[in-house]
Amino acid sequence: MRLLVISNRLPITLEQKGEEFLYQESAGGLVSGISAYLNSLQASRNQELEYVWIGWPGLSVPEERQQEVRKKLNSEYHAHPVFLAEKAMDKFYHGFCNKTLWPLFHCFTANVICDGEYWTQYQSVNESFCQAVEEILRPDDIIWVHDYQLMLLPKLLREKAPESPIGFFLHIPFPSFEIYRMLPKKWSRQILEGILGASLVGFHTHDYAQYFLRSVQRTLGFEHKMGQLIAGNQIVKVDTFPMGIDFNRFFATAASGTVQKKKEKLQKPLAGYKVILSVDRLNYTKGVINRLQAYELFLERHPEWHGQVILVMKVVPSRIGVEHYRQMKKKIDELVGSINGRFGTIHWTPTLYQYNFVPFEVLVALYGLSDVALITPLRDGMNLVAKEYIASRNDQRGVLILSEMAGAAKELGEAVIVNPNDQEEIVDALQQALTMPVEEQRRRNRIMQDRLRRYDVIRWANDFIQHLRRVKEEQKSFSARVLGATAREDLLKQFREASKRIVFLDYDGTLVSFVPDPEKACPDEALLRTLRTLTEQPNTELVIISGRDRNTLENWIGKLPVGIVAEHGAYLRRKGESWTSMVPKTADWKPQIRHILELFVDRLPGSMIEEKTCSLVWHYRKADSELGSMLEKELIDELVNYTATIDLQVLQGSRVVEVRMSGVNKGVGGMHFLNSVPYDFILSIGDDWTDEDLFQALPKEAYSIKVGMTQSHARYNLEGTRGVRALLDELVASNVRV
Ligand code: GDG
Repeated sequence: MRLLVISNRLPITLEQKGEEFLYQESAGGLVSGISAYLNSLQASRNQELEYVWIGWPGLSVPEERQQEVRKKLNSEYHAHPVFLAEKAMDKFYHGFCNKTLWPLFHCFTANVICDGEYWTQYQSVNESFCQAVEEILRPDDIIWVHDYQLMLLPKLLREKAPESPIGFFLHIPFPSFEIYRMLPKKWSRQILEGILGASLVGFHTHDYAQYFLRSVQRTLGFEHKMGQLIAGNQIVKVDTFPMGIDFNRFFATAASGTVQKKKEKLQKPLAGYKVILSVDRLNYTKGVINRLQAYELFLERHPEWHGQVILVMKVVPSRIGVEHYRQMKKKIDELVGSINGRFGTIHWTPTLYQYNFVPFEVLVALYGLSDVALITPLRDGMNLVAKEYIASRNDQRGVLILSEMAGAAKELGEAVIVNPNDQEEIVDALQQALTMPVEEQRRRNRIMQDRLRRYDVIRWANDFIQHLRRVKEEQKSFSARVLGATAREDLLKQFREASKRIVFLDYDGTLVSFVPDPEKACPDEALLRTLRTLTEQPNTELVIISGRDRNTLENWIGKLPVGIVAEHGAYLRRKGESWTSMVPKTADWKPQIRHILELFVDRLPGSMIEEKTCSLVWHYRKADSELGSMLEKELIDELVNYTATIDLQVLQGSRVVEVRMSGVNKGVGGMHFLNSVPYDFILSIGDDWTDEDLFQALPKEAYSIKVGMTQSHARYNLEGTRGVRALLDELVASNVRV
């Protein structure tokens, strides 16, 4: 078994020096985290799980040299490159990824640019990734796709490898629906459908997962139960996996001789000062400017700290070349200059600022010598720097000030939590941190360290992979219920060989698809032809069994030689006979139930009440689906209470709640036909909860088929009305063949 890790960038970045290619390690939260996990697999000699990392090598490589690069990456770095032209990367990465998705997902809506060419390039790069995966894909591979650059990829891969376990993890926040819906509809749909190609979708926090599920419901109409939903005929699980760090590596490195030496060296110019540390990639979401402004306010409010405190600010170059980032760097340079100019003296520089990447040991040494880590992103998926700071403190000293807008704040509640937009709060937090007694620092850090040690990045990745395998297992047993080739053959054979057959067919959602206006769901010519041909088969009886009223059914299919059960069993008409009522004529219960339903119609515009002979139905298909499903629960609660002592049933369907008299249902209706003559072939097909009564009432040997991939008492599941019609045509065709 092999793990394919797919991310935009490989953990190795190519650089060109003359004719030569240099292979350098890439930086960033995603790469460092996943690398730690993959190294742990190697170290534990986990023979069961090999891996290959698939991604862009960071440079466009001329075609004649691609083979050489591919070979070296394969053999030395477990990597498989996706070769892309720099021009394509420009519109894809600097364009759609960083000018559309990044600002939108981080709630910087004013920065969002929607450009059709960026989108086209985004689609095309995702397709290139799909091709690259296909080049090396094996049937037993586990596929793990990472981050916002590749949100269309899971679906593309699912089409190529329907059986493979595919996982997707988003490293940045997922925005609330109000923000997500700002994307053009076509894009927002395709992105969600793309992600739902995965069997497991992971987020750092519960909030992001909920925002995603809500966007799925509002955009695609898929409802979920405890984070699980069915998309196509696949089970998709959406869950929270807060990414950890390689705790032991930071903890151990902090104690190493090399780090101690580096620390001593770095400490010399800082001796006697309290050190506040700030480390980020250059990005407007990281809140560097707000932080500097808050520090300036702190120095203004607390002159007693002048000459006592130093802010060590590391900004790591990123996305150089983008104008926005250049301007931001300029602003940082100016602010640092102005703070130092305003408060500094010959003996004291309030801010030491460096714009560069530092080696790992230097970073750990900086973590170890700082009294305070000031991490105040305006929005951040997780923020690993905060966790790394805590893990590097084997003396358990130091105070973490952390923005509540970082995913990490959900786990690091013992830090001093601030709102990054509130400068006053940051000033107070700095004062609190700089004066916090050592015992209190240790108390807080001990708790956070225990947590980070337990749920480190290795546990995080293992957890994700195990969940993915589990969902895949569930998918297998679910797929076994799908009417596959063998079961289908068997069904056709039984039909052919039977001497007395009966077929029960539900109407809406089974023979015709749902339409916004139910009046317009009349049968088309092709359907009428199929039904008629079925009735022409010898010894074959057809019964249409529906919730619709008698008149509609009479108008639509009354001319066919079929039996009809209307209003879920309230009325019955055998072939060539007239209607018989199956219900006692009492309707005293209706006014009070109607009154309750009317209250809900008032509360949910677009919902309505339908009255049938023995039931009242509240429909909300045309109303706001989210508010509808909330009110639906409330309504059911109220109805169940009210009907506790009355002979009524409360049933929940697809965006409907029905209250009906007990003892009247499709099961009872169907049994009227079955009890009169013995049949040796029985088939029932339906999509709704009302069909479950019939599925349950049928004898064991009967074929029952649920339309749609949801739980049911039926023996099999089948996708869509088209699938039903095809099956009916096949029944006829197979019968004729014999
Ligand atoms: C994305 C999400 C999410 C930084 N400077 C140096 C250096 N680093 C390393 C840190 C840390 C990583 O880079 C940065 O991780 P973050 O989590 O802070 O941020 P992003 O790169 O934006 O990552 C983020 C993350 O994905 C994981 O899901 O947490 O929210 O935006 O590991 O140590 N490493 C070295 N020198 C530096 O100068 N050696």
